[in-house]
Amino acid sequence: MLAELSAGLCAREAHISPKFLYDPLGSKLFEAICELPEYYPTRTEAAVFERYGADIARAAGPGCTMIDLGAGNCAKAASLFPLLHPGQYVAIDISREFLNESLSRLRQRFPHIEMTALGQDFSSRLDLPASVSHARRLLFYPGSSIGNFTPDGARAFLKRARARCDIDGGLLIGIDLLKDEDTLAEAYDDALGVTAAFNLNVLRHVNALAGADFDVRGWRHFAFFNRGESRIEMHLEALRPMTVSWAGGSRSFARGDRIHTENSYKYRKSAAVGLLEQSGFQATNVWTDPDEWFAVIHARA
Ligand code: AVI
Repeated sequence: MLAELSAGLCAREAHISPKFLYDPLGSKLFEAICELPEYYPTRTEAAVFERYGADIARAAGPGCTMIDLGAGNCAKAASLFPLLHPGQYVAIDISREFLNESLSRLRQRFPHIEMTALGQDFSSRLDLPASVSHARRLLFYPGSSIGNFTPDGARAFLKRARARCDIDGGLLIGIDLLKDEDTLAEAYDDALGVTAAFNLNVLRHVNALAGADFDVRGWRHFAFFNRGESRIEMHLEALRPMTVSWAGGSRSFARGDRIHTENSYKYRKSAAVGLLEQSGFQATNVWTDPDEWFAVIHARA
C-alpha cells in the first residue's frame, strides 16, 4: 500500500488511487453524496430497480447466489431481495467490519437467506471461498462503480469476475450514461461541498496510512468533465507552494499543481453493452430511466 501510494505521489502526474477515498469517514461522506440532489446516479438507478424489478427478477431467475461487489451498507441488494429471492448472499467490500454491521441487521430481516461477508479488494483479485455456492451466481455491481476503471481496466475486471461464474451465471450492473455536461459537472461539485470533503478526505487517509503530512487546508477540490475521454475527473489542487513528506519520500508542489484522485467514465448505452460483450458477457436486457441517464443491464456469463 505504501509503495503504491508513494509511486502515485512521485509520478510525473501525481495521483492517488480512488480506493483510498474510502476510509470510514470517506464511506460516510460517499453515503451523504448519494443523498444530494445534484448526485443523480443513486436515485435514478433506484428508480430503474423499482420500475423494472419484476423484469429484472425474471431475467436473473429464482434462487440465485447473489455476489455483491462493493456492497457497502448492502442497501441496494437488500431492496432487491424480495424480488430476486437469493438462496445465498455474499457481500464483498474492502472493510469487512462495516459489512458485518450491515449483515447483522439484514440477517434479522431475511433469516432464510444465507449471508457471508468477505473483506477483499476485489478490484484487483476476486477470491470466493468454497462455501460460496456455484448455483446461478449473479454478480451484482450497481452504482456505476465500473465507471471508476478505465475502459481497459473495466474489461479486465469484468473478465476476472466472469471467470468466477459457471454457465448459468450472470451479471446485474448499473452504468452511468453520457448526458449534458452541466448535469455531470454539478453531480461532482455540489453546492454543499460534500464531494469536496469526500475528495479532500483522501489526504487525511493518506496521512494516516503513509505517515504523510498533507495540510488539508492547502488543497482544493477540482472536478471537470473531460469530453475527449468521456469522464469526470476529480483532482486536488495545491493552493500554495508546499513540500509534502511521507514514510520513504517527499515531493514539492507549486501553487496550482494537481493530484488526480478519480475518474468516473460515462458511457453511451451502446458502448456500455459493448463493454460487457467485449468482456465475454451476453447482454440480455437494458433498462433505463425515461431520460436515459442511467442503465441497468442484465447479462449472461
Ligand atoms: C463510487 N463511484 C461510482 C462514484 C462515482 O460517481 O464515480 C464515486 C464518486 N465520486 C464523486 N462522487 C461520487
